[in-house]
Amino acid sequence: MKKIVMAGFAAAMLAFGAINSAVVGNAAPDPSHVAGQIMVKFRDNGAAAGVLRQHGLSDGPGIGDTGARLIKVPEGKELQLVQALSRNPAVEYAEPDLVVTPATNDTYFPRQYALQNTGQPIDNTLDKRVMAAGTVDADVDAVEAWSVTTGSGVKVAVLDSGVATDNPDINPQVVDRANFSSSATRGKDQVAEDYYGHGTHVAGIVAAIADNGRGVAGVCRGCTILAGKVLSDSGMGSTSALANGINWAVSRGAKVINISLVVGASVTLESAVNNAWNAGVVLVAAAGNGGNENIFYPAAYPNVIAVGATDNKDLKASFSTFGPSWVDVAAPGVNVYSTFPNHRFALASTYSRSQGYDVGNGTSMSAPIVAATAALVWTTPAGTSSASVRTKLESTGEKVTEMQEFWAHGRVNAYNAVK
Ligand SMILES: [Ca+2]
Ligand SMILES: [Ca+2]
Ligand SMILES: [Ca+2]
Repeated sequence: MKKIVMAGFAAAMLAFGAINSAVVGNAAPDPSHVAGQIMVKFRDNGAAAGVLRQHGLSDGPGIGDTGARLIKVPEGKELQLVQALSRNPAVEYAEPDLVVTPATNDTYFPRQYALQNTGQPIDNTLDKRVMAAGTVDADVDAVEAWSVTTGSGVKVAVLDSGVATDNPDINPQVVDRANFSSSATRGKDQVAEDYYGHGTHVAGIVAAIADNGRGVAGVCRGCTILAGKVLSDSGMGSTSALANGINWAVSRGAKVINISLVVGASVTLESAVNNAWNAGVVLVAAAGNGGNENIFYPAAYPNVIAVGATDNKDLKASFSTFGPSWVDVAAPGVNVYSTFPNHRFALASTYSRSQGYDVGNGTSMSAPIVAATAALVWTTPAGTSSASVRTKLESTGEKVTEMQEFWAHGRVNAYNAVK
């Protein structure tokens, strides 16, 4: 149920909104206004409830310090009610809540429904439709969150298959690398390279450079990445490598560790997890892609936030592992758009993915959205400890009715978590 814009992007967009123009931004046929709500300012707020009642409406919350109120209306009746209310002398103005898109100038931002869902269909890099139109605002409200914080200065460790050195939308965000995997390969500059592709995709979801005219935008666009390579070039890993990666991330100052990996239970792994948590690090892990309630680690450890997957209609992804007793939150994980290496990588042939940018599917894609949200929270007043960040993130999740039985705390909402 959210509005639009954030302050950061172009006063021009806000100005457009104020004069009530149609679709702002690119010419895509997105819905021009948010369904189910309008903005109304009364000359005298004392009259608000009575006027609204005449139209069968209830009063709503104020919108910042604008004096306007956000009023819920039946879907499809937005413009009709705007007109009717505008004629009422007690109303200073009424206007639709316009959808502003794109929110960044990143080429593929319109495909990042997870960040801002305007009900758009999703294409992959080859312009092949991969996802039908979604539900407006079935997203984590990343754009709105950026009006509060972009997570500047927070380090997120991505323990995965490495991060490609040749994708300019994510490589510059990587501030440190280490290799704990069984692959001794070296890429450009002799650093651990990603020849599998998974880690580059996960890292891009967290922190791809926003507003640089290319590619995608990370949910924590101001974050930096610690790229711990714990998966080999063929995507194989070990709990010892993962435990080493966790330990390294803590030593390098990570505030959040993302683990889009699932393994069996391991005393060593849980020790590494607990050490990181006790050192003040938030750990986030994919719940798994089993489509059932079978438990995976490290997500199931108490000190790790377990993340399930949703789609662009705010429904549970069919493949997502679930279970409100241990899956804490959910985030979009179906056709999530992000960065890939610009060289040959294993996932490209396995799943027909393009170099550069393409979609990924799995709770592996959901976890980094949550990790990035945790990173944003670290920069807010709630960011005093790993426990306070986790509590804020979980307590502000959206309890989507259709998914109540799947996760403990709903689908994350970055704006709710930071505001
Ligand atoms: Ca939204
Ligand atoms: Ca970008
Ligand atoms: Ca857990």
